[in-house]
Amino acid sequence: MASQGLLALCLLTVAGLGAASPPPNVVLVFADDLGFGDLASYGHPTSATPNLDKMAASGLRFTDFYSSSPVCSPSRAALLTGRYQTRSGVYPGVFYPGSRGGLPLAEVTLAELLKGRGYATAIVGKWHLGLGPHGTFLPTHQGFDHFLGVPYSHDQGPCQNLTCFPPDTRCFGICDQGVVPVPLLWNQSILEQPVSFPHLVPRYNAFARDFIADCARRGQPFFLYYASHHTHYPQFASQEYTGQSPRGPFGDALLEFDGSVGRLLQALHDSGVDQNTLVFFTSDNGPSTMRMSRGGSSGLLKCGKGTTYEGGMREPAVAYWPGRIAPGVTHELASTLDLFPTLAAVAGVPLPNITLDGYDLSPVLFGNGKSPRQTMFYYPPAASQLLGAFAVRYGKYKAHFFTQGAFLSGTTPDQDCHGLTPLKAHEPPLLFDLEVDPAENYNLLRGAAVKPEVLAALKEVCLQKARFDQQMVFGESQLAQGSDPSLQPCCAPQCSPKPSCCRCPSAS
Ligand code: CSN
Ligand code: MG
Repeated sequence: MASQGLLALCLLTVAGLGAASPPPNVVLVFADDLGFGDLASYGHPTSATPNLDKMAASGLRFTDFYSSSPVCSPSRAALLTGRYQTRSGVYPGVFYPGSRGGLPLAEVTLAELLKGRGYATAIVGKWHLGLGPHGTFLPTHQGFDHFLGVPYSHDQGPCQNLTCFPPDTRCFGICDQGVVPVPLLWNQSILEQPVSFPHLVPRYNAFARDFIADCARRGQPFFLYYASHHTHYPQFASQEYTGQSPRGPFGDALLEFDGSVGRLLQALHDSGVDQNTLVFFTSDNGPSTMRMSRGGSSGLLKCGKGTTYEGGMREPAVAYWPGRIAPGVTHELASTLDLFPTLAAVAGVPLPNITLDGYDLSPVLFGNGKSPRQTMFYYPPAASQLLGAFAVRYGKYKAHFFTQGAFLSGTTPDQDCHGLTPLKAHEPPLLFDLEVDPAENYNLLRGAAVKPEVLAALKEVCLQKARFDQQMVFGESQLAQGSDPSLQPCCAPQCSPKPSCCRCPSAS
């Protein structure tokens, strides 16, 4: 009798503990314009990325992981919503300092999803999903409690007089002219304008460390979106990292980014939450080879940023959770689109009743299981309803229905990548086997005898494209709303002449 009572009490306690145990923390590390071939763990001979390599070695490293777009804003929209950018309207191209539009507030972001489960949420780094009138579209209106960072790319403002790289020299290049200097924002306020690149990353690191420590102290689960823009042109680095990599300015920026990853992992350890935190790392789009050696590398993949070849969208990716995710390499198909449903499952949040384009990757992360994803659809930066997906991956096969070069993918010897290479329709499509030919060199449909299994694959990819394009509902284009110079962020709203007068030294 007594022992039965004790057992019941014990079971109750276990159940109670189970219910009370907090959902895991999530740290999402998103790199900018970092290509498939940029990390040492993905084969780069001179990159120094010891912390990312450590994550890759003790976590799950993906070989077939895709962002949803070969440029930034659409890629980030899909990452945060689990929906193709075409649905949310984040096309064509990327947001500008005076853009009227932004990621629509009706979209449910990862931050909003996890906030609903009691998470504290923060973004540090690059937003690039719009500002709009009165900062309508800033992260604090999209589920993030805190924001420290830049509202768009740091080349979207004049950089010729800024201190960049190494810390005592001017930025390389001139970046965008005729717009305000890039500001550093704290929630909705401008902290300084222009942003001081040499001081930026130590600031980001301190912010991330304090956020983690505060949440851990309060016992509150947290979602930290660390959206580094370090490896985007123009590269910058702090004193500590300058000249430390054999790979020049890009290598030093990458090394400092890697150092930030190391500090994040250290902060998780120091706060005692490393066993209860999923860290996921990937990148927004392929390398900007128009910047030559300052633009990153897609390794053996074809072309880069702005194109729907593999180099534009296939990215390094690592899932890291000591004790929960076994070390290994997976060739399963996966995408940034999958993080929304995957993190919902991990955090125990029911999915909102909306159309999602992602799949729950839990079986891949936790059980050597198969990915529920069988297809990947590739939209160009200027996605259109008329043409639909430019390319389709189905299993190991990839078909290009349309190809087009991109100025962002200039300078390498492959003419197909370049900006002057026009849009071309392919009927039948170009068909590649990405397992035997990841570089997309050898069209399976060229030549006389096409194997029956290749014809069957061709039929299937065509069917997949038709089905996908047919069900896709395009949201109203947020970029078509254009820009209004008066919407550009200015720390001295009454100053003149604009935009150059928008300059304020750091308050701190
Ligand atoms: S991106 O880079 O924001 O990382 O995609 O800084 O596509 O015209 C892309 N673009 C400026 C950029 C312009 C960027 C474009
Ligand atoms: Mg980018």
